[in-house]
Amino acid sequence: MKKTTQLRQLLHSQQLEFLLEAHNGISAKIVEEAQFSGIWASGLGISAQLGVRDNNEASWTQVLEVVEFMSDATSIPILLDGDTGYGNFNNLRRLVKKLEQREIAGVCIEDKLFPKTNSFINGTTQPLADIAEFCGKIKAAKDAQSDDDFVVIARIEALIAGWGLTEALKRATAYTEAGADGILIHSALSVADEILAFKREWGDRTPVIIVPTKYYSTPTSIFQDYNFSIVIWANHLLRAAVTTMQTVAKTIHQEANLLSIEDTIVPVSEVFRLQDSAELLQAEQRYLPHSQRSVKTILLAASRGIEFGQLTETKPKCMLTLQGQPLLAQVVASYHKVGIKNITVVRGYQKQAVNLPNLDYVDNDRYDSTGELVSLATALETNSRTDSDLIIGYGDVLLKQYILQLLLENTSELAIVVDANWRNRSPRVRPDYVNCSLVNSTKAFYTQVFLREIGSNLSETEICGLWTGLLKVSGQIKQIFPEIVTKLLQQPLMESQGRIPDLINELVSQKCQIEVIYITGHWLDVDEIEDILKVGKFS
Ligand code: SPV
Ligand code: MG
Repeated sequence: MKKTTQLRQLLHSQQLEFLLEAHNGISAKIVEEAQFSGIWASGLGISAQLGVRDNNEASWTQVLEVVEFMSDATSIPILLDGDTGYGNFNNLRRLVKKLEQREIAGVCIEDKLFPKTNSFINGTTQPLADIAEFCGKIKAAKDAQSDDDFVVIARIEALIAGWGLTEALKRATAYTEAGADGILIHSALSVADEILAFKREWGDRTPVIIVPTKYYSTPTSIFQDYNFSIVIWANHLLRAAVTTMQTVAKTIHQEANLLSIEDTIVPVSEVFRLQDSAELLQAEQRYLPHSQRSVKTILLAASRGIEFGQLTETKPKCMLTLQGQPLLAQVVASYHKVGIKNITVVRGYQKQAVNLPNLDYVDNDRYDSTGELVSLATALETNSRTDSDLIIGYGDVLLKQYILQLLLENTSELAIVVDANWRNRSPRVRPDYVNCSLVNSTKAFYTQVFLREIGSNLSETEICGLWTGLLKVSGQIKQIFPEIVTKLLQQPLMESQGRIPDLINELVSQKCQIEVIYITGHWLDVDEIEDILKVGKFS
C-alpha cells in the first residue's frame, strides 16, 4: 500500500495510533522494526543530529535530504515536521512536490513565523501566523499535491503561545475549512488539561494529533478515551541516543580502552544488519564480474619433505629458506600479488614452525598416517560455507603471478593449470601427468580444453602435460565439493594415501567438466632436489 494511503488510514482509523520520532535513516529503520506504523520526522531531531538549532538553521533542502534517506530505509509512512513551511505558500507548495517525489506521506505545518523557534523555548513569547496567511498556505499545499492521499496537518500553537482555547478552536475551524486533513494541537503544560479541553470542544470534526512530550505522565488510555487520532512520541530516540553517546564517550575517554563498554553496545554486525549489507553481498554475486568474486585459497603444507633429510628435522619443507625467505612466504606473496588475501594453510609436521603472519591455519595432526585428502577435508570444514571461489594449491609450489591470474579469470566451475612443457621438467617420483581433450596448440587457444584423466602411469602418447598442483572450484559444484571429498575418503586407502589427483579423477568420473589452462613453465615444484639446485641454496 502507498505510504500516503497508509498515513491517511492511520489518521482515520478507529483506534489510537502512534508515531515515533526518527531523525535519520538508521533511526527510521529502528522505528519500523519496533512495529510502529508510522514515523515522525521531527524538526528538533533532524536539526539536532545535524548539530544545529531547531530554528530553520538547516535549509529545507538539507531536511529533504535527511527525510529522503529515512524514506529509502523504510516502508512505513513518514509525517514530516515541516515547521512553518520554510517560507510562504510558494515555498510550501514546492516542498510538497519534493516530498511526494520522495514518498513522504504527509507534512505538518505550524502556525508560527519563519524562522521558527522550538515551541518549548519561550513558547509564550512566540508570535503566531496570521490566520488568513496560514490558510493560504494550507490551500497551496493541498493544491500542490498530486496524490490525493498525501496528508497536510495544520498544527496549532495558540495554547503554547498563551492565546487560549477560543483562539485555538477559531484557528482549527479556519484551517479545516482551508483543507487541512487533520489538526495537531500542541501544549507545553505538564498536564493534559488544555488539549483534553480542546478535544471536548472540537469533537470528531477532523482527526486530532497530540504530542505528549511535556504531559508524558498522562495515561495513554485517556487519549484513547478522548478519541484522539494519533499520538506522536516526538523526540525520544534522539534523546536516548544522546544519553547513550554521552555515557559511552565519557567512559571511553576516562578508561582509554573499550573493555567496559563493548558488551553494552551493539556489535558492528547489528549495524551491518540494519544497513542490509547481506543484500549487497547477494547482489555482488549476481552482478559483479567473475574475476572480482572473492576467492579463498587452501595451501596444503602438512608434509615434512623427507627427501630434504636433516634440513627438515625441525621444520617442514614449506618453511625452508630459499634465497633469504621461507618458501611458503614466497608462495603466499604471489597469491597476494593477484589480490588473494584469504589464505588457509594446512599444517601438520612441525606445525609450530609454520608461523607466518596474516594466514589462517588449520592442522592435520594425523599428517603422519594420512594423505593430502585428509588435509583438504580438514581445511574444508572451516572454508566450505562461503560464497567465495576456492583455489587449492601447495605451500611449496612457486608460481609466476600470471598463472594465478589466468586461474582467477577462468569462468569454469572447475579448472586446473597444466604445464604443456612437461618433457622439459625434471623427472619426478610420481609425476601428475594429464590426458586432455586437446593437446596444447594454437587451436587450444580458442577452444576449451577439458581434462580426461590425471595419473602417473599415462603412456607417452596420452600425456598432454604435467599438473602444476592448482585446482579451482567455484559455482554450484562448490556446494557439493566437501561432500565429494568426504565420500572419496571412505574408499579403500584414500584416508591414508589419497591425493588431490585422486579427487580430480573422481570429479571426472562423476562427469564434472574440468577445464584445462595450459601454461609452459614458470612454476617450480620444490619436491625435486634438482629443481632447488636450479634456484639457489636452501637452509
Ligand atoms: C519536533 O519534534 O520537532 C516538534 C515537536 O515540533 S516539539 O518539539 O514538541 O515542538
Ligand atoms: Mg518541530
